[in-house]
Amino acid sequence: MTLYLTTPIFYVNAPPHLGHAYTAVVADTVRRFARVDGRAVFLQTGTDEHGDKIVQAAAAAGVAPRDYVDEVSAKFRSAWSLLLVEPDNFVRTTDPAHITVVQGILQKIYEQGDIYFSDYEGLYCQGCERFLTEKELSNNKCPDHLTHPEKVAEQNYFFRMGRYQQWLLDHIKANPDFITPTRYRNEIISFLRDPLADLCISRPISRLDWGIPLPFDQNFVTYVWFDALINYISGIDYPSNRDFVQRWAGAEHLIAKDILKPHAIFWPIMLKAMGLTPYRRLHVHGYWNVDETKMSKSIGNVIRPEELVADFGVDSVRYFLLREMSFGLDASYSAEAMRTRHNFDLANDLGNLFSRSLTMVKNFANGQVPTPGSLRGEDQELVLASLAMLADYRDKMRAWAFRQALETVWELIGRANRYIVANAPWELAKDPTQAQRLATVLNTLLETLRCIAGAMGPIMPEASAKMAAALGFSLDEGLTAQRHWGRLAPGSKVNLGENLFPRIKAQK
Ligand code: ME8
Repeated sequence: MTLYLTTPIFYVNAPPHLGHAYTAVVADTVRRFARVDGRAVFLQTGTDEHGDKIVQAAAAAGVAPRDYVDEVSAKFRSAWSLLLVEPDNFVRTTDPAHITVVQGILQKIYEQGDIYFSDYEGLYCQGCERFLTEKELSNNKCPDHLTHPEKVAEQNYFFRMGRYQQWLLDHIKANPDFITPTRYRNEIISFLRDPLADLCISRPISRLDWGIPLPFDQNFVTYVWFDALINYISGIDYPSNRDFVQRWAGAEHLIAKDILKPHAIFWPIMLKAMGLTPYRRLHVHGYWNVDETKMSKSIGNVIRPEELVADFGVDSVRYFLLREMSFGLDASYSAEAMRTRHNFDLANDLGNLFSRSLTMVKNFANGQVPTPGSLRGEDQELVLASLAMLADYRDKMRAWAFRQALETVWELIGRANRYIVANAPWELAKDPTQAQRLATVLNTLLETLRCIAGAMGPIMPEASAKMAAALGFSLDEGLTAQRHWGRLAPGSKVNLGENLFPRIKAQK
């Protein structure tokens, strides 16, 4: 079954920051990994372009919403291409095709009696763009945006979510992997213990006109969340696509915990009301914080991914994101942590291993893959450690444990560096009777580097491609092929690769 992976569609009220970049890089890493793991995959991302926030941001910028969304949506696209995030589809909620699908769904649900008109008074958070319950507040403030929600009283259309509450609870309980990691599943199960309020799905055009008109009442536009969630099916051409059911069967969503409720509650219930099966899985990650506060456009403490890429290079940024955060938990950004990861893990551990190995092959083996002799215990240990790393790495990546997957690669890098010191090829090179031993050590090192480059591909596409080009092998044949020890043909040319990760000095 094809993995149909999605990211949230991001609001275009500001350009992307490192939090968005994390989600996009995780999604792209999973996409690249699925490919080398022999699984078909389709990645979708996009931008969420309706609602109050966008109107306000456009007004602040002094441009019409239409021009504003075009400009900021393009910034997301260009940031993704800079980060080597390569989605198969990019949805915009202002696309006419998406609008048609949303209106079709609203009409169907309205006709089947799941939508009603009523008076409403509630506490509205501008940041969340939804009504919050008293229980969700902390010190009378929205815990995410740290603002007081306003009291709003108006007439609106409501979606009968309560009807499907028991069904949803049963579904979550029967499918332990539906929401992961478990802490988020537990949060939703506990939230569903109280009766679910119906969802307000409209906004009067007198208050907001930047949205999708309700097909059954032109005085209202569609609530931005009801509109946005539908991107996950409009993007794969529901309902007209003949392959829709098949594609949808492989659906897995990736989000951060800020938007857990819309994805774990509203969305499965909307799907149920439409007569569709729920998505397969919801993967939830934590927050990137700066000084213990969530990095956020509304707070303004943001780090721009473009600037980090300019300073450190794309692979270093991708590596940092996946290595510093345990998927599901929060992590902190600091310039110091970024530089340390770059200089120590990448420039020292990996970069030096690679450059000194290749330099020795150039100086002591004519720049060719040497033919190994019989292996000693210490060589065999490195062979087994390399193969074990590939297997372990694959299991951890399948489980979305990116940090741990990288740790297994770095354990091997450490081992290979110690192997060089222990075998001192520069000493072997001085003694002609040790020529075969030298060839064996260098061959074992090159094969180890090949395994490392093969594993790194999904996370650090540029560096692993440079390594593969220098070593003379192809990354395209997938992970299983990398387990074949001796893939580098003896006698084939090894190129001195360029410096993979130049060291970065601290800025004064
Ligand atoms: O919520 N740490 O859009 P959004 C980690 N349009 N991830 C972060 C983050 C942080 N500090 N800040 C943002 C919306 N993110 C809606 C989604 S989907 C149908 C509609 C990432 O622009 C993370 O993926 O506010 C989070 O869930 C998302 O950006 C929220 O993006």
